[in-house]
Amino acid sequence: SAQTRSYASRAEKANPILKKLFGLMEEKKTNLCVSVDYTDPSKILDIIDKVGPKVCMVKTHIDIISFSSVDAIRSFTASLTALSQKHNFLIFEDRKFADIGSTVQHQYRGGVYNIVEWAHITNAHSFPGPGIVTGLGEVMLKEAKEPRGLLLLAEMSSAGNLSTEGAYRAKTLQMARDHKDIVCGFIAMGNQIVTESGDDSDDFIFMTPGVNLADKGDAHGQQYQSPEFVIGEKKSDIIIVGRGIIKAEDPVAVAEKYRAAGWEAYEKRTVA
Ligand code: S5P
Repeated sequence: SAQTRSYASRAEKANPILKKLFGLMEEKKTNLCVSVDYTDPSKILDIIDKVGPKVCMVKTHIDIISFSSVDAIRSFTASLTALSQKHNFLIFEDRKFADIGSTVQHQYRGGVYNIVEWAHITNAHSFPGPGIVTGLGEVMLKEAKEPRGLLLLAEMSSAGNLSTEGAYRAKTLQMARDHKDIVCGFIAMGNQIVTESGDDSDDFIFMTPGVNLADKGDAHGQQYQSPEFVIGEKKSDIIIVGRGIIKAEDPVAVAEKYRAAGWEAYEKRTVA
């Protein structure tokens, strides 16, 4: 199977957010994103402080966390930001926006979460069409104080998901190609969605959930693959691991196992 270019060489002509990401991945030798799906805010911050050195990104679901007040939300996002600076990782709010452009602008900047202010990266479904990209893009480019990036969900890990129907993936890709200043990559099972129809896969980052070394799936259709398969065979760039790490008896030791497995698979597939 074909080899791929290094993260470092892809950083050279990348936009600001990917430049930062590829750079810190090489520096820390990690392509692991941990999905910290706990509901207790102090438990979340505690584990992030411990696994921070091993990850390139921390993924949150801000709307599953039990906050006692709006002030508690502010203090959480401030602490998260401080940890991202301390350990040099990016923050990815897994919001999965899915509405018309005008509505997602409000959801992205407003409400009680003010996502654009603290999340380096967020994601959206392509289902509503290109207006979701331009809507979020306008907030990103005009209101954010630092570089931001959007991932489109091109594929999902869950059984029976509809991304394989008709032209869904091809049209998602087209939306990304039309807006490379906004879309920095994909949630996908590998890089094939791009390599099948062009040679611009290096312009995007590919992030893959559904990674677990111990389980095959869960009771609700989640489907798991190994880091070796996702990075080595499918040529994704980043593994996203939730319960494999956060439910482990020793999350820090297990995070190191995923980091090492993901990095080894990357080194094997890479040319300088
Ligand atoms: O297709 C997807 C897309 C995402 S972002 N499948 C997923 O599982 N996710 C997210 O990845 C999901 O919302 C969860 O936060 C994480 C996977 O968690 P795990 O515990 O199954 O590893």
